[in-house]
Formats: sequence, C-alpha cells, structure tokens
Amino acid sequence: VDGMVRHDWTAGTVLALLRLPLLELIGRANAVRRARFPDDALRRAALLSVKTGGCSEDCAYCAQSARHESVDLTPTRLMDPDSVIAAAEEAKARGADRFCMSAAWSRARDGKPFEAVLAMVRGVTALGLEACVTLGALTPDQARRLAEAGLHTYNHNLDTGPDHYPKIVSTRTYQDRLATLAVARAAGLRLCCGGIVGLGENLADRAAFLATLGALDPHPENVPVNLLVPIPGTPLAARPPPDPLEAVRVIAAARLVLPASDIRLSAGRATLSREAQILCLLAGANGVFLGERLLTAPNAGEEADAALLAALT
Ligand code: SAM
Ligand code: DTB
Ligand code: SF4
Repeated sequence: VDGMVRHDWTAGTVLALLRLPLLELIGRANAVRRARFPDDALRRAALLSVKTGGCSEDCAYCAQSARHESVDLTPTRLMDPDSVIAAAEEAKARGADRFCMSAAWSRARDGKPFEAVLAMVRGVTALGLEACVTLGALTPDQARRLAEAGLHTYNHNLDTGPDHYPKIVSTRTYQDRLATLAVARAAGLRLCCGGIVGLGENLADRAAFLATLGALDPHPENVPVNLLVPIPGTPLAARPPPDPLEAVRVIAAARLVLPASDIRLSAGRATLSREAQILCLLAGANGVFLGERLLTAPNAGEEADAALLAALT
C-alpha cells in the first residue's frame, strides 16, 4: 500500500518503481505527497559554507577536495560564529525555516573549531531556526555535544548506491558513511541523508541507493536530491548535467520509499526551468534551498525563487 512507512525495501522493489511508466510513477508519488503533506507547504532551507575547500577526501564531484588541484577555489578558514549567526538572521528574514552549515572536513576535529561549531549551532537555534550541520565523520562524543547544543539535524549523504560509490570516492567506504549515520542517530539527532543524480550511476545503483535509505529504521527525516553540478577541474567536469526527468523519477521513487520524509530538491535547481522544478514538486519533493549560492556553486537565486513561489500560489 503506497504511503505506508516500511523498512523492507530491496533494490528489486525500488527498481520496479523506477521503471514504472512516468505518469503512473508521478501520480502515485503525488498521491502520497498530498496525503502526507496536505498543506503543500514548501520547506525552505538556507545554506552556508562555514569552511570552504582544502578537504582531504577525493569525492569526484566536489569542488572542495584538495586533491582536485585544477579547481579554481581558494580554501577558507572556519568562519567566526558571529558572522554565521548574522547570516542565519538574514536567511530567516528571507523566509528560511532551516539553516544548514557545511564544513569541508573529512571528520570533525575536537578543540577550538568544534567549540566554534557548537557556538554556531546554539546561536542559530536561538533564532528559532532548525540548525543543521554537515562536518564529515563524527565520534559519539561529538554527536552528543552537537545534540546538547540544540542541533536539529545532521547531514551526511550516501550520494549513490554501494556498488557505484567506490567509483566516486576512494578515500572512505560506504560502510564508513553508514557508521557515521548510526553515530548521529544514536545521539538522538535527526538525519538528513541524500544523494546525487548524474554521477554515471545506472538505474540499479539508484534503486540500491534508495533501498539503503528505505531500510534505515527510522528513515532519514530529510533527503536532499541533488542533480550533479559539473564543476570545472573535478573528474566529473565533462559529465553532462542529468536529464531533469531522471531526477523526477528518483524524487518520485524516494517519495514512495520514504513517504513521511522531507525530500529537498537541492543542487542543480539553477539549471532547471520553473516548470521542471514544479514537476519535481509534483513528484514528491517538498523543499528547496533558497538563495544565490549553494556551497561553491550558484543556486537559483532570489528572482527565480520568487518566480517559483509566485507560480505555486
Ligand atoms: N564534507 C561533508 C561531507 O562530505 O559529508 C559535507 C559537505 S559536502 C560538500 C555535502 C554534499 O553536497 C555532498 O555529500 C554531495 O552530496 C553534495 N555535493 C557536493 N558537490 C556537489 C556537486 N558538484 N553537485 C551536486 N551535489 C554536490
Ligand atoms: C546537499 O545534499 N546538497 C547541498 C547540502 N546538502 C550541503 C550542497 C550542494 C553542493 C553543490 C555544489 C557546490 O556548491 O559546491
Ligand atoms: Fe570533502 Fe565533503 Fe567535498 Fe567529499 S563532499 S571532498 S568530504 S567536502
């Protein structure tokens, strides 16, 4: 029965969803979306890179890996908490309900930088925003301290299916990612865990990715679906951006696999027409990142956001 939360998803059952005729898939996903989110409210997050570039991991899509030497990016130091909190205040004034802070770290380090992140979390939470951070791998103690500081959600993406993952990242394993998700969950944090369409994965990889999320109990509360933004200087620079309808199918299948989770149409939105974005929402997405910038890449921007929101009213 569509719309029931279940955890017995397999790559096979999800593959069957991804292969449905497009209109049937969208129709079923939209029925679940309407039943679960009857007010059609769009969740609005703002994104800030609090520490950009210089990362020791080698994620093939990422502008921030120090290993992709020809990417045009100057690494920055960790921002000071006051500037971050000021940016959160502006985001709130522009209508954001959540503030996501990203650091290009393979793992969170103890000491001063971690204390600063805790101060950011406290400050953003005090503004009445949902604070979310993504810091790489966490120890149980770090996860506990983030939860104590009021962190709403921890983001840690699986990106793709387990078989395709080693073709995209060699410096860590899929198991490492799952272990960090378990650490964050054990500390009582909500999870944001999503992936990317357009990494050269096939339909079976997409099915295995969604089945992995669907098998987590509880499901991640948030699932960002990114369309690859090909970044000059990265190994995936020459890859064509994915067909928007591929993302529509992934979003619709995600809505059926994870009926109660928020699904955010994330990176790549800037290249989608307003109509393609609305198709993504119809297929089950119920959130976006607002603003001019993602982490290093441009986002849709204020004008396009306003046009989208106006079209929806
Ligand atoms: N270092 C942390 C980590 O990897 O968990 C957090 C930052 S990382 C940049 C956050 C996520 O952004 C990645 O997991 C990936 O899914 C997404 N992302 C990064 N670069 C992207 C790109 N060029 N296109 C689409 N999504 C991208
Ligand atoms: C997520 O899944 N997508 C956002 C957020 N979580 C951190 C980041 C997208 C990054 C896009 C590429 C860039 O800006 O460098
Ligand atoms: Fe580092 Fe995260 Fe980028 Fe991978 S995705 S290179 S871990 S910042």
